[in-house]
Amino acid sequence: TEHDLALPVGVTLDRFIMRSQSAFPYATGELSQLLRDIALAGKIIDREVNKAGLVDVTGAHGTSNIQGENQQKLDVVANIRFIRALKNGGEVCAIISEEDEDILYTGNDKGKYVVAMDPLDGSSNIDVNVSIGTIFSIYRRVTPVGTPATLADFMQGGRKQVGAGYILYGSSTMLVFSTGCGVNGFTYDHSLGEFILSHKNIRCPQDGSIYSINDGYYNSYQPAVQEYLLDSRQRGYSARYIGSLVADFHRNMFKGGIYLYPPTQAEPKGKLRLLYECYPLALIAEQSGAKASDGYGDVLDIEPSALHQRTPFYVGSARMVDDITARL
Ligand code: AHM
Ligand code: MG
Repeated sequence: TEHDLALPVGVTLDRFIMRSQSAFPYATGELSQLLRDIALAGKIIDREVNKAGLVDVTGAHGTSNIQGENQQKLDVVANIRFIRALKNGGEVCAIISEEDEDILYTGNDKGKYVVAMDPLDGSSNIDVNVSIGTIFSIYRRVTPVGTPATLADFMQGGRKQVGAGYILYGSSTMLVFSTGCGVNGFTYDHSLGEFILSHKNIRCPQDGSIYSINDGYYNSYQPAVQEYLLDSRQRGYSARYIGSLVADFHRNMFKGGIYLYPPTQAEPKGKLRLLYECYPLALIAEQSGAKASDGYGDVLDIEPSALHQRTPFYVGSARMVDDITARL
Protein backbone atom coordinates (compact mmCIF):
# COMPACT_ATOMS: atom_id res chain seq x y z
CA THR A 1 0.00 0.00 0.00
CA GLU A 2 1.03 3.63 -0.24
CA HIS A 3 1.31 3.60 3.48
CA ASP A 4 4.00 0.88 3.50
CA LEU A 5 5.85 2.51 0.65
CA ALA A 6 6.17 5.68 2.66
CA LEU A 7 8.19 3.79 5.26
CA PRO A 8 11.92 4.18 4.71
CA VAL A 9 14.44 1.39 4.85
CA GLY A 10 15.88 1.40 8.36
CA VAL A 11 12.65 1.44 10.37
CA THR A 12 12.18 -1.31 12.94
CA LEU A 13 9.85 -4.23 12.39
CA ASP A 14 7.65 -2.94 15.21
CA ARG A 15 7.17 0.41 13.55
CA PHE A 16 6.57 -1.24 10.20
CA ILE A 17 3.91 -3.51 11.70
CA MET A 18 2.27 -0.62 13.52
CA ARG A 19 2.18 1.58 10.43
CA SER A 20 0.99 -1.08 8.02
CA GLN A 21 -1.55 -2.62 10.37
CA SER A 22 -4.46 -1.08 8.49
CA ALA A 23 -3.27 -2.90 5.38
CA PHE A 24 -3.39 -6.31 7.08
CA PRO A 25 -6.32 -8.54 6.19
CA TYR A 26 -7.64 -8.28 9.73
CA ALA A 27 -6.82 -4.94 11.26
CA THR A 28 -7.64 -5.90 14.82
CA GLY A 29 -4.07 -5.85 16.05
CA GLU A 30 -4.00 -9.57 16.77
CA LEU A 31 -2.21 -10.50 13.56
CA SER A 32 0.27 -7.72 14.29
CA GLN A 33 0.90 -9.19 17.71
CA LEU A 34 1.30 -12.65 16.20
CA LEU A 35 3.94 -11.35 13.79
CA ARG A 36 5.78 -9.83 16.73
CA ASP A 37 5.64 -13.19 18.51
CA ILE A 38 7.10 -14.90 15.47
CA ALA A 39 9.86 -12.30 15.30
CA LEU A 40 10.62 -12.96 18.96
CA ALA A 41 10.76 -16.69 18.30
CA GLY A 42 13.16 -15.90 15.46
CA LYS A 43 15.45 -13.93 17.78
CA ILE A 44 15.48 -16.75 20.29
CA ILE A 45 16.24 -19.37 17.65
CA ASP A 46 18.91 -17.06 16.20
CA ARG A 47 20.57 -17.06 19.63
CA GLU A 48 20.49 -20.84 19.82
CA VAL A 49 21.77 -21.22 16.26
CA ASN A 50 24.62 -18.80 16.91
CA LYS A 51 25.88 -20.56 19.99
CA ALA A 52 25.41 -24.01 18.51
CA GLY A 53 29.10 -24.69 17.99
CA LEU A 54 30.04 -23.36 21.42
CA VAL A 55 27.81 -25.30 23.73
CA ASP A 56 27.66 -28.37 21.57
CA VAL A 57 23.90 -28.50 21.50
CA THR A 58 24.03 -29.94 18.03
CA GLY A 59 23.63 -33.56 17.11
CA ALA A 60 23.29 -35.06 20.55
CA HIS A 61 19.60 -35.36 21.29
CA GLY A 62 18.92 -37.17 24.51
CA THR A 63 22.47 -37.26 25.88
CA SER A 64 23.77 -35.30 28.84
CA ASN A 65 26.31 -32.48 28.82
CA ILE A 66 28.87 -31.67 31.52
CA GLN A 67 26.33 -29.81 33.65
CA GLY A 68 24.11 -32.84 33.50
CA GLU A 69 21.55 -30.87 31.52
CA ASN A 70 19.72 -32.65 28.82
CA GLN A 71 21.26 -31.94 25.45
CA GLN A 72 18.93 -31.58 22.58
CA LYS A 73 19.29 -31.28 18.89
CA LEU A 74 18.95 -27.77 17.55
CA ASP A 75 15.79 -28.53 15.56
CA VAL A 76 14.15 -29.88 18.71
CA VAL A 77 15.26 -26.81 20.66
CA ALA A 78 13.90 -24.52 17.91
CA ASN A 79 10.59 -26.36 18.01
CA ILE A 80 10.27 -25.95 21.76
CA ARG A 81 11.23 -22.26 21.65
CA PHE A 82 8.88 -21.45 18.81
CA ILE A 83 5.93 -23.17 20.43
CA ARG A 84 6.66 -21.41 23.71
CA ALA A 85 6.76 -17.99 22.05
CA LEU A 86 3.41 -18.60 20.35
CA LYS A 87 1.86 -19.95 23.55
CA ASN A 88 2.98 -16.93 25.52
CA GLY A 89 1.79 -14.58 22.80
CA GLY A 90 -1.80 -15.76 23.14
CA GLU A 91 -3.01 -15.14 19.57
CA VAL A 92 -2.59 -18.73 18.36
CA CYS A 93 -4.91 -21.55 19.42
CA ALA A 94 -3.08 -24.42 17.74
CA ILE A 95 0.12 -25.22 15.85
CA ILE A 96 1.31 -27.89 13.49
CA SER A 97 5.02 -28.46 13.19
CA GLU A 98 7.27 -30.64 11.10
CA GLU A 99 8.62 -31.93 14.40
CA ASP A 100 5.27 -33.16 15.73
CA GLU A 101 2.91 -35.79 14.35
CA ASP A 102 -0.30 -34.22 15.63
CA ILE A 103 -1.86 -30.82 16.24
CA LEU A 104 -0.37 -29.00 19.25
CA TYR A 105 -2.80 -27.08 21.41
CA THR A 106 -1.48 -23.91 22.99
CA GLY A 107 -4.18 -23.74 25.65
CA ASN A 108 -5.38 -20.40 24.20
CA ASP A 109 -8.68 -21.50 22.69
CA LYS A 110 -9.61 -17.83 22.42
CA GLY A 111 -6.79 -17.27 19.92
CA LYS A 112 -8.08 -16.53 16.44
CA TYR A 113 -5.14 -17.93 14.50
CA VAL A 114 -3.41 -21.21 13.77
CA VAL A 115 0.20 -21.54 12.60
CA ALA A 116 1.85 -24.24 10.50
CA MET A 117 5.64 -24.21 10.81
CA ASP A 118 8.91 -25.88 10.17
CA PRO A 119 10.92 -24.57 13.12
CA LEU A 120 14.33 -25.38 11.62
CA ASP A 121 14.55 -26.53 8.04
CA GLY A 122 17.68 -27.76 6.32
CA SER A 123 18.45 -30.55 8.74
CA SER A 124 21.57 -31.72 6.91
CA ASN A 125 23.11 -28.25 7.38
CA ILE A 126 22.41 -27.81 11.08
CA ASP A 127 25.49 -29.52 12.44
CA VAL A 128 27.90 -27.96 9.99
CA ASN A 129 27.31 -24.21 10.38
CA VAL A 130 25.58 -23.71 7.04
CA SER A 131 22.46 -21.56 6.45
CA ILE A 132 19.17 -22.91 7.79
CA GLY A 133 15.71 -21.44 8.14
CA THR A 134 12.38 -21.29 9.93
CA ILE A 135 9.24 -21.34 7.77
CA PHE A 136 5.76 -20.29 8.93
CA SER A 137 2.24 -20.02 7.61
CA ILE A 138 -0.69 -18.30 9.34
CA TYR A 139 -4.43 -18.94 9.00
CA ARG A 140 -7.39 -17.36 10.66
CA ARG A 141 -9.27 -20.23 12.27
CA VAL A 142 -12.60 -21.36 10.77
CA THR A 143 -13.82 -23.11 13.94
CA PRO A 144 -15.56 -21.01 16.62
CA VAL A 145 -13.33 -18.97 18.91
CA GLY A 146 -13.36 -20.47 22.39
CA THR A 147 -13.45 -24.09 21.18
CA PRO A 148 -10.42 -26.29 20.46
CA ALA A 149 -9.03 -25.94 16.94
CA THR A 150 -9.52 -28.87 14.56
CA LEU A 151 -7.93 -30.26 11.42
CA ALA A 152 -10.29 -28.02 9.41
CA ASP A 153 -8.40 -24.95 10.61
CA PHE A 154 -5.20 -26.26 9.02
CA MET A 155 -6.80 -27.63 5.86
CA GLN A 156 -8.05 -24.38 4.38
CA GLY A 157 -5.65 -24.38 1.45
CA GLY A 158 -2.78 -22.08 0.51
CA ARG A 159 -4.97 -19.25 -0.73
CA LYS A 160 -6.43 -18.83 2.75
CA GLN A 161 -3.08 -17.98 4.34
CA VAL A 162 -3.33 -14.53 5.92
CA GLY A 163 0.41 -14.33 6.33
CA ALA A 164 3.50 -16.41 5.65
CA GLY A 165 7.24 -16.09 5.66
CA TYR A 166 10.57 -17.36 6.81
CA ILE A 167 13.54 -16.53 8.94
CA LEU A 168 16.88 -17.22 7.30
CA TYR A 169 19.83 -17.82 9.62
CA GLY A 170 22.55 -17.01 7.10
CA SER A 171 25.54 -14.71 7.05
CA SER A 172 23.02 -12.44 8.69
CA THR A 173 19.60 -13.33 10.04
CA MET A 174 16.63 -12.11 8.05
CA LEU A 175 12.88 -12.21 8.50
CA VAL A 176 10.98 -12.14 5.21
CA PHE A 177 7.20 -12.14 5.22
CA SER A 178 4.03 -11.15 3.43
CA THR A 179 0.50 -10.50 4.62
CA GLY A 180 -0.75 -10.23 1.07
CA CYS A 181 0.53 -6.79 0.08
CA GLY A 182 4.00 -7.52 -1.22
CA VAL A 183 7.06 -9.00 0.43
CA ASN A 184 9.37 -7.21 2.82
CA GLY A 185 12.68 -8.29 4.35
CA PHE A 186 14.04 -7.34 7.75
CA THR A 187 17.64 -7.89 8.79
CA TYR A 188 18.35 -8.66 12.42
CA ASP A 189 20.62 -6.17 14.15
CA HIS A 190 22.11 -8.10 17.07
CA SER A 191 23.40 -4.98 18.79
CA LEU A 192 19.89 -3.49 18.90
CA GLY A 193 18.00 -6.76 19.23
CA GLU A 194 15.70 -5.53 16.46
CA PHE A 195 14.71 -6.59 12.98
CA ILE A 196 15.28 -3.60 10.67
CA LEU A 197 13.49 -3.10 7.34
CA SER A 198 16.31 -3.68 4.86
CA HIS A 199 14.59 -5.01 1.72
CA LYS A 200 11.40 -3.20 0.80
CA ASN A 201 8.85 -4.61 -1.59
CA ILE A 202 11.05 -7.45 -2.85
CA ARG A 203 10.51 -8.36 -6.51
CA CYS A 204 11.81 -11.57 -8.03
CA PRO A 205 13.23 -11.19 -11.56
CA GLN A 206 10.87 -12.67 -14.18
CA ASP A 207 13.68 -14.74 -15.65
CA GLY A 208 17.02 -16.01 -14.43
CA SER A 209 19.89 -18.36 -15.04
CA ILE A 210 20.39 -20.20 -11.75
CA TYR A 211 18.96 -23.65 -11.09
CA SER A 212 18.91 -25.32 -7.70
CA ILE A 213 18.31 -29.05 -7.55
CA ASN A 214 19.92 -32.14 -6.06
CA ASP A 215 21.79 -33.31 -9.16
CA GLY A 216 22.85 -36.50 -7.44
CA TYR A 217 19.34 -37.87 -7.97
CA TYR A 218 19.51 -37.24 -11.72
CA ASN A 219 18.94 -40.86 -12.66
CA SER A 220 15.80 -41.06 -10.59
CA TYR A 221 14.09 -37.99 -12.09
CA GLN A 222 11.49 -38.29 -14.84
CA PRO A 223 12.78 -37.76 -18.40
CA ALA A 224 11.25 -34.26 -18.72
CA VAL A 225 13.22 -33.09 -15.67
CA GLN A 226 16.40 -34.72 -16.96
CA GLU A 227 15.92 -32.91 -20.26
CA TYR A 228 15.40 -29.62 -18.47
CA LEU A 229 18.66 -30.13 -16.59
CA LEU A 230 20.55 -30.95 -19.78
CA ASP A 231 19.12 -27.81 -21.41
CA SER A 232 20.09 -25.75 -18.38
CA ARG A 233 23.69 -26.89 -18.79
CA GLN A 234 23.52 -26.25 -22.51
CA ARG A 235 22.36 -22.71 -21.85
CA GLY A 236 25.22 -22.17 -19.43
CA TYR A 237 23.03 -21.69 -16.36
CA SER A 238 24.71 -21.72 -12.96
CA ALA A 239 23.98 -24.61 -10.59
CA ARG A 240 23.58 -23.55 -6.95
CA TYR A 241 22.29 -25.95 -4.30
CA ILE A 242 22.73 -25.34 -0.59
CA GLY A 243 20.30 -28.02 0.51
CA SER A 244 18.45 -25.54 2.72
CA LEU A 245 15.19 -24.68 1.05
CA VAL A 246 14.92 -21.24 2.63
CA ALA A 247 18.43 -20.25 1.59
CA ASP A 248 18.09 -21.60 -1.96
CA PHE A 249 14.69 -19.92 -2.34
CA HIS A 250 15.96 -16.64 -0.93
CA ARG A 251 18.94 -16.44 -3.26
CA ASN A 252 16.85 -17.25 -6.31
CA MET A 253 14.23 -14.66 -5.37
CA PHE A 254 16.86 -11.94 -5.42
CA LYS A 255 19.04 -13.12 -8.28
CA GLY A 256 16.52 -14.82 -10.56
CA GLY A 257 16.50 -18.59 -10.53
CA ILE A 258 14.51 -21.72 -9.92
CA TYR A 259 14.46 -24.30 -7.12
CA LEU A 260 13.29 -27.78 -8.07
CA TYR A 261 12.39 -30.77 -5.90
CA PRO A 262 10.77 -33.19 -8.36
CA PRO A 263 9.40 -36.64 -7.60
CA THR A 264 12.10 -39.30 -7.28
CA GLN A 265 11.90 -43.07 -7.20
CA ALA A 266 12.37 -42.99 -3.43
CA GLU A 267 9.93 -40.06 -2.94
CA PRO A 268 7.26 -40.30 -5.65
CA LYS A 269 5.52 -37.18 -4.32
CA GLY A 270 8.72 -35.26 -3.79
CA LYS A 271 10.22 -34.65 -0.39
CA LEU A 272 8.88 -31.29 0.69
CA ARG A 273 5.83 -30.77 2.87
CA LEU A 274 2.89 -28.81 1.56
CA LEU A 275 1.53 -27.09 4.65
CA TYR A 276 4.64 -25.67 6.28
CA GLU A 277 7.27 -25.66 3.54
CA CYS A 278 5.59 -25.18 0.15
CA TYR A 279 2.42 -23.14 0.83
CA PRO A 280 4.26 -20.38 2.70
CA LEU A 281 7.06 -20.10 0.14
CA ALA A 282 4.46 -20.21 -2.65
CA LEU A 283 2.74 -17.20 -1.09
CA ILE A 284 6.03 -15.31 -0.83
CA ALA A 285 6.80 -16.31 -4.43
CA GLU A 286 3.47 -15.05 -5.73
CA GLN A 287 3.70 -11.83 -3.76
CA SER A 288 7.15 -11.14 -5.19
CA GLY A 289 6.08 -11.80 -8.80
CA ALA A 290 7.56 -15.32 -8.89
CA LYS A 291 5.70 -18.64 -9.28
CA ALA A 292 5.34 -21.94 -7.46
CA SER A 293 4.07 -25.10 -9.15
CA ASP A 294 3.78 -28.78 -8.30
CA GLY A 295 4.19 -29.55 -11.99
CA TYR A 296 0.47 -29.47 -12.69
CA GLY A 297 -0.73 -26.17 -11.30
CA ASP A 298 -0.18 -23.46 -8.76
CA VAL A 299 0.92 -24.80 -5.38
CA LEU A 300 -1.47 -22.40 -3.64
CA ASP A 301 -4.38 -24.14 -5.39
CA ILE A 302 -3.51 -27.67 -4.19
CA GLU A 303 -6.27 -29.15 -2.05
CA PRO A 304 -4.71 -30.25 1.23
CA SER A 305 -5.54 -33.73 2.46
CA ALA A 306 -3.11 -34.49 5.29
CA LEU A 307 -1.11 -32.44 7.80
CA HIS A 308 2.25 -33.74 6.64
CA GLN A 309 1.54 -34.36 2.97
CA ARG A 310 4.34 -33.93 0.43
CA THR A 311 4.35 -32.30 -2.96
CA PRO A 312 6.74 -31.87 -5.87
CA PHE A 313 7.93 -28.26 -5.86
CA TYR A 314 9.15 -25.94 -8.61
CA VAL A 315 9.52 -22.38 -7.41
CA GLY A 316 11.21 -19.20 -8.59
CA SER A 317 11.36 -16.83 -11.53
CA ALA A 318 8.05 -17.02 -13.41
CA ARG A 319 9.48 -17.80 -16.84
CA MET A 320 11.72 -20.54 -15.50
CA VAL A 321 8.82 -22.19 -13.67
CA ASP A 322 6.72 -21.94 -16.86
CA ASP A 323 9.56 -23.54 -18.81
CA ILE A 324 9.83 -26.64 -16.63
CA THR A 325 6.09 -27.09 -16.08
CA ALA A 326 5.37 -26.87 -19.84
CA ARG A 327 7.57 -29.97 -20.22
CA LEU A 328 5.92 -32.03 -17.47
P1 AHM B 1 14.27 -31.26 6.22
O1 AHM B 1 12.89 -30.77 6.51
O2 AHM B 1 14.55 -32.63 6.74
O3 AHM B 1 15.32 -30.27 6.61
O4 AHM B 1 14.31 -31.44 4.62
C1 AHM B 1 14.05 -30.34 3.80
C2 AHM B 1 15.30 -29.97 3.08
C3 AHM B 1 15.23 -28.68 2.32
O5 AHM B 1 15.62 -27.59 3.09
C4 AHM B 1 16.20 -28.93 1.21
O6 AHM B 1 15.94 -28.13 0.09
C5 AHM B 1 16.02 -30.37 0.93
O7 AHM B 1 15.53 -30.95 2.12
C6 AHM B 1 17.28 -31.08 0.54
O8 AHM B 1 16.99 -32.42 0.34
P2 AHM B 1 18.03 -33.40 -0.36
O9 AHM B 1 19.12 -33.62 0.63
O10 AHM B 1 17.24 -34.62 -0.68
O11 AHM B 1 18.52 -32.70 -1.62
MG1 MG C 1 11.79 -29.16 6.72
